[in-house]
Parts: sequence; structure tokens; C-alpha cells
Amino acid sequence: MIKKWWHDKVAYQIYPKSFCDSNGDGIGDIRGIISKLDYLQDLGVDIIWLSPCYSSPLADQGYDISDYYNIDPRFGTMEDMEHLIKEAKKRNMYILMDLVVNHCSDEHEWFKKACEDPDGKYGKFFYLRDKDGDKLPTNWRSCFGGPVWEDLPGTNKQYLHIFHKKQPDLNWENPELREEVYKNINWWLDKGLGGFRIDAIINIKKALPFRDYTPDREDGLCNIGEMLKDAKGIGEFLGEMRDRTFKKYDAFSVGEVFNEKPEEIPDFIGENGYFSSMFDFNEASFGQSIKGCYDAKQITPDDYKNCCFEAQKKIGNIGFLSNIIENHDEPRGVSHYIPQGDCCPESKKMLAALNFMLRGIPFIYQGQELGMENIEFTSIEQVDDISTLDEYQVALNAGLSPEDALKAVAKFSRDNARTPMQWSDTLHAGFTTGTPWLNVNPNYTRINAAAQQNDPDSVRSFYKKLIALRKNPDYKETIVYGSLEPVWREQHNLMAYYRTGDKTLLVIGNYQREYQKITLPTPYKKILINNYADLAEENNAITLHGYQVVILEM
Ligand code: TEU
Ligand code: CA
Repeated sequence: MIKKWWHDKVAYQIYPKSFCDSNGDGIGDIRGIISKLDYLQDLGVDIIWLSPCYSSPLADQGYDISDYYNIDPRFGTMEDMEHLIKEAKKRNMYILMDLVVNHCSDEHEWFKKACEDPDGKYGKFFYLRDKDGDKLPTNWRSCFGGPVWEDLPGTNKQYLHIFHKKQPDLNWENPELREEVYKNINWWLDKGLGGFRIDAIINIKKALPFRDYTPDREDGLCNIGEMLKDAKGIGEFLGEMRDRTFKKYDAFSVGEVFNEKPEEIPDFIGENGYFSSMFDFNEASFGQSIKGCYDAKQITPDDYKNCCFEAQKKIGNIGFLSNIIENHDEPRGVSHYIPQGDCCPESKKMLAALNFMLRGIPFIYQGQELGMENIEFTSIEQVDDISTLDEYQVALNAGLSPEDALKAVAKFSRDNARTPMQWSDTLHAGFTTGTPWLNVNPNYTRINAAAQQNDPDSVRSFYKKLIALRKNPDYKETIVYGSLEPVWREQHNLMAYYRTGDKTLLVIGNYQREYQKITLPTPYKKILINNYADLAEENNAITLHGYQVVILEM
């Protein structure tokens, strides 16, 4: 395997709107990010992925871009962005921006021009179809509810939007559109970016010609996944994009890829793959229901283990997954993956170690290093996110009471991860001096960075130790490139695996509140990580406390 600069890195995702507000308007901004670079460096972070901060009406919090060449004034200026890249570089850190090119905003110039002249150049930048009375071109459901078709203002046409109606899909079949995309990517890479996280990229290829699929809900529509399964030939677009952009800069690219087919993995992330890496969503998507998130199945510790191992097996040593516990689209991992009632510093550390030691590139989402938890919603009024609001409606339509619908969607709401970062126990968690755009989780008095930074036993200090271990010259080779082999896979509520390279490491997590005894095949040499002060042992057997995790050198 040819070594790449990103293989041994640790990445951190920032959701700019909720990270740090420098000017008191209640919205996080780039200057706020710059003020926290030392905090991130202290943690050991190398790569920072910024969720979008381009010009945007923020209908989907910046995933609806109205100008790819500008920073939204709410987040700062282009000078701020250049300053951020420079300040990061000083600290040997790389900045990734979010590449959102499946769609733009309906307030983008291209879309406005398409409305003015749907048969002209810019009409061809989108998927437009002639209106045919009440009949829609297809019965596909958009990801945020309702059909994917919307009237193109001022015309007799309709446009396609896989996401919100303020996010019209761009037509990748049109080479002129692709040129525009590549030009923009290179323009940013010329500014010194380390690369991109690539949004919703699997959606850029549509199955043509358009056709209906079997409806899966009362609304007569079908999940967009049906069409995507049918779409062939995305590789031509992705390979072209790689060659025209990332490859020339040796840039890091990580794709938001769902439902890839096993035989496609080498093309996606093998040597000379379309991307440097792609996210593992196997755990996050476990239990999802076609009916909506009110019908989702709760994941158990054994499911979690199996999801991780399946993903690891699928990738093997073909390339590098990017491993996450959460992101801005998911509930907080500690609230989601730890059985109810058991969320505590020990279990949070266990989850951290089990995920962090997997083969791949670890991504930490802001606040994850503090063990930030889901927020309690007492009313749907407190929810801002368009996806959650849609899921609430879906739950009501399915017959749930407003109370049950709220409970059901609150567990999965994307706003759980979007509450402001908890910096301190002062007003608004130190996120802003003004009024935060989204409520701060009231547990900030207990869970915050200031309290954890100097506490050697905090969740954050544990993350620091995991990061330091990954960078330790004695273990780095094994942790980054070593193989992964599950062990005691059938043992209930136990997740354990070997990482084998020039060293042999054994990661063992007792994924339950009761203790658990394990007989080691050979004596260990050294305890590298332990989330408890002790390790109970007798001959070759160890007894782990509830949620104890250890990393042993064998
Ligand atoms: O997410 C793509 C995606 O598939 C998600 O919509 C996911 O299914 C959903 O969030 C579940 O709640 C990306 C971004 O990460 C997300 O924030 C954007 O809303 C979306 O693309 C559209 O740009
Ligand atoms: Ca601000």
C-alpha cells in the first residue's frame, strides 16, 4: 500500500454555526473557530472539516449554497477564511471544506437564470421537466418529505430536488456543469485547503430515463434509494472529478457514500480510488425504517459490534474508512449507542476507545470529545431542523399522538448534535455573549470543555490519550496499517478485536453495566489504555468492570 499523508491523521468536524461565536450575534463564525485552534491542537487534531460556510440562505443550514466563491457574512469574510487556513497551517493542521454539489440553492445565480430562460444554458444545469397538469414526472419522495418535483417559478416546468425544495439538483450529465464544479474545487484548493468532505455524492447519478417505482407509503411515493439503486455509471463522474481536481493537489477527499456495492469498494477508495476515504455509516443506519424514524429499531451493543465488524470486513485492507461516532446529521453517539440509563464517563470512554481503535481514520464531531449528549425536547417548537420537522409530520400522519411523535423524533433529531458547543459553565456555555440560535443543552454546567481540560480523568483527557497512542511512534504503524481481527465475537455485550502489525494489540470493551470475565489466550505485556484505575486479574483471566475498556499490548 502506498502511504499517504492522511493515513495517520485524526480529523475533527466543526459545525460552524454552533461552534464558537466571536461577535455576539448568536451564530458561530470563522473567527470563533480561529480562536479555538489551540484547543484543537492541544487535543491532537490534524484535519478539520468545516460543514458549509459559503453564502447560503441556510434553509438546510448551509447545505444550500447560493455562491460557491463566497463566505456567508454570518460566518465571516473570505479574509477570515484565508486567515483560518493560514493559522491552521502554522499548527500543522489541514482545513477541509464541505463540497456540496449534488444541488445548490434556489437562490444561486444559475437557478435564477434557469427560471428566466429554462431552455437556455442554465436550464440545462438542472433537471427540468414540462408540467403535465397534476401528474408528476416521477413518484420519488424527497429526503425531507413530499415529492422531489416543484414548479419552476415563472415557467411551465418543474425541477427536481432530492433534498429540500430550496436545494435544486444539479445536472451532472451536462459537461458544462461539471466544468463549473471542477473550476470551483481547484479555486479552493489553490487557496491551500487540505481537501474536501463530499456531501451526498451518491445522489449525483440519476437512473435515466426517469420512471416510477413501487410506492412504499400512503403518500404513493417511493424512497429515493430505489432510483439510486438503479442508477449506473456514477464512476465516470467521480473518476473525472478526481483526475481534474483532488489528484493534482494530493488533496484528501472523504465521500459521504451510502449503500455502495461491495464490488465497487476498490473503485471508491482503493489505490487511485475516487476518494481518499469514505465514511462508515453502518452503525448509524442500523435499524432505519422505510416508514420513517418513528419506526426505527433501537441498536443494541451486539448490533453495534456486528455493524463495526461487518464494515471492517467489507473494506479489509482495500483502503481506509473514516470512522465516526456521530456527525451533524445524527443524534449524539453516547445517547444513541449506550443503553438507556448507562450514559456515564466510563461508558462514553469505552465507546470512544472501541471506535477509535478500528482500522481507518477517526473523525471526532465537535463536543464528542466532551461526551456531549442529546438534548431533551419538550416541544416541537424547539426544533429548527427541516428533517426533524418532516419526520414529526410523518409520525403524526402514521397516527402517533403529538407527544409520542415528539418522543420518537427527538431520539434521532439532527438538532441533538447541533446545539451549541459547551465551552464552559458560564452563560450559554461560553458559546456566545448574545442569544444562541439554538438552545444550549442545560447539562453544560456539568459537561463542558473548561471543566474537562485540566481533569486527567475527563472524557476529553481520555480522547487525548487515544490520540496520543495513535501517534506514538511505537504503536502508530500497527494502529494505522495493522489488520483487524474480531475475537470472542459471539460473547454477549463484549466487543473485542486484535490489531496486528509489528505489534499485537488487543482492544476489549465490556459493553454492559455488569462485570464480565474473560480468559486471555496469552498473558499481556502492557496495559496501554484503561478507563478504570485498575484491572482485576487472576491467572490468565481478567474481570472487567461495567463498561471497562482496555487496550493491551500482547
Ligand atoms: O446528508 C445526506 C443524507 O443522506 C442525509 O440527508 C441524511 O439522510 C439525513 O440527514 C438523515 O437525517 C448530507 C448532509 O450531511 C446533510 O446535512 C444535508 O442536509 C444533506 O446532505 C443535503 O445537503
Ligand atoms: Ca457570530
